[in-house]
Amino acid sequence: MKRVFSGVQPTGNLHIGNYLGALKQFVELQEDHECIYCVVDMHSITVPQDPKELKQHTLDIAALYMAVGVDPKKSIIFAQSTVPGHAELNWILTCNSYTGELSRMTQYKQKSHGAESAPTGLFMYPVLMAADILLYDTDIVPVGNDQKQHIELTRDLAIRVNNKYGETFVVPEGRFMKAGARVMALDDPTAKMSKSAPNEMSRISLLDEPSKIKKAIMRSTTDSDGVIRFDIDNKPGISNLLSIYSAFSGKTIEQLEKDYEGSGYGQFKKDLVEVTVDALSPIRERFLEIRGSQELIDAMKNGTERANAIAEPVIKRVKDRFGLGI
Ligand code: AQP
Repeated sequence: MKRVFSGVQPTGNLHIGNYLGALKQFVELQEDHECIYCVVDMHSITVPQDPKELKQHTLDIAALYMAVGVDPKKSIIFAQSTVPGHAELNWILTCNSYTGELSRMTQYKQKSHGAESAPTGLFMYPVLMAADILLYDTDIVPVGNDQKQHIELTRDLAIRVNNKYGETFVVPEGRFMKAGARVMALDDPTAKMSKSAPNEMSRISLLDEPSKIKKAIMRSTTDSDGVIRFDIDNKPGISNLLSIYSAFSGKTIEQLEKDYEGSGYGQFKKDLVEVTVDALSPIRERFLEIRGSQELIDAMKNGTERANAIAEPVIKRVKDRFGLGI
């Protein structure tokens, strides 16, 4: 069975971009793959976090994994910081990465704003991500399109080490959704939807009440020509809404364009509110059941044990290749 690994940062409530780009794939893949889903809490401290909130958010994300349908009996769910192999492999890979390639990472450039005071952790983020993936001999990494560059770097690092030290790592591949791989902000369809954007109306969180979902969709930025047509360059707002509609309803974009020929944006947005509320309501309900439960804690403890059991032999193999230890 092929092995799958992916992670989400506990930096706030997940939005529909995280769901449609990544989590939806998590659920699909667990039926016929060995899946490892991590809450990457060490990634989140690349920017300052409130320690109490961070612990809560870590549990929130794990509960959301389960609420969308990840089954801890089939998949491994755990927090990154509870498996020491991530930090160990991070250092070994750091010593095999170049400052030049890390400086070219778009996410670093966007989040650091070129400031000298940007945290070193932000710069090293992609190496830790490579360590997360390579630690489990991962074959497939389901992520959103924004992570393509980091997956490429992971592959480069794996191939570099394999060439230098002999077969050490499995070289993984990214897996991207057709609909929902890049959900854009509702207030600015040229920027990706993000948990940390200051405007709450820019996103729909998985735990949003129906009234908030309605407000965010009805206010979303579109254009003034009133035609419901997919055209990313000239109509990014309506194209983004069409992608979201398609991902939640299972209808193709062509079908939606036909269905809404001649109708205005108002009706289209109203229907999208309904489709979105219908998709998210069961997730919210299930989350509320799981979040405070012993079932969640047990699933995560068990996940840590199972993840460690896979990681330890890999770390041993890597250390042997590098001549580390006695
Ligand atoms: N807008 C998006 N569309 C599709 N997929 C997305 N992902 C994130 N944003 C979108 C995918 O969600 C997974 C988890 O992302 P993450 O939390 O680890 O980090 P991120 O990419 O930095 O997500 P955010 O929401 O933008 O968080 P902040 O604001 O904290 O930086 C990944 O698979 C990602 O591709």
